[in-house]
Amino acid sequence: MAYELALGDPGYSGWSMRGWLLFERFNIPVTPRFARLGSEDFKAMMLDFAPARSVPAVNFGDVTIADSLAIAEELASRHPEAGIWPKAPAHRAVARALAAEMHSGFLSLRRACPMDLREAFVARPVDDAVRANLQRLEYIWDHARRICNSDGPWLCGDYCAADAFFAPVAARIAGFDLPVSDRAAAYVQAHLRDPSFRRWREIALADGPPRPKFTLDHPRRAWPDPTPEQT
Ligand SMILES: N[C@@H](CCC(=O)N[C@@H](CS)C(=O)NCC(=O)O)C(=O)O
Repeated sequence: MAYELALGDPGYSGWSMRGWLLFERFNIPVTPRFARLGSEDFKAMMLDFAPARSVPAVNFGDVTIADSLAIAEELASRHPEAGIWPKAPAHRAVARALAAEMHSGFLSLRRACPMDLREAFVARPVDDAVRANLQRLEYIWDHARRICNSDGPWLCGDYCAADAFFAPVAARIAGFDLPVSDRAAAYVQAHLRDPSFRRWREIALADGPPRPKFTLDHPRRAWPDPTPEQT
């Protein structure tokens, strides 16, 4: 039986995006199921994924689990050849720490700039807490590159789960035109160019009109298409 993956609104659910990328980006077959967050359909879908209550959730056939980090680890166990984590132990440790910190942190950034793949916003001043989150991101991204000898585009060498975890952050930096260094901006561009990121955004754009409940009341601008890759 193919794995089944429960997901929320693709334009707004950063955790769903991470979950989907963990399959799509690593060529692990899965049947996605979408439902709108907060809807009766969502409640009905989640009954099929019990005991999970949040998305992403996966039915592996023999067991059903929720939580993006648990899903990443379970996929790495079931598909060791897929490259979910780097092979070198130290690089793997760094990647796991990155994903874990994303999973439990960056709340100010997440609250101030909810992920929105449907629309982009005119830049506005960021407060100290968001600025501190951005500085921390840059610090751990630079640290990962140093330890993993990665000169790009990804943090730990080849694309791994840590990069999937930061894809929605890249979307926020791009969509809200947040102030970051050139190195961080190049990492954001790598995500915007990534075919899997783009496929997920296409799914989001095809998902009916924007949902005011999830979007900010702030002046819009065109979505920042990625710059061509420098060769
Ligand atoms: N820690 C969880 C967070 C998942 C999460 O908060 N998902 C939200 C959507 S982005 C959700 O399912 N909300 C539905 C609800 O709480 O009813 C993970 O890493 O997967």
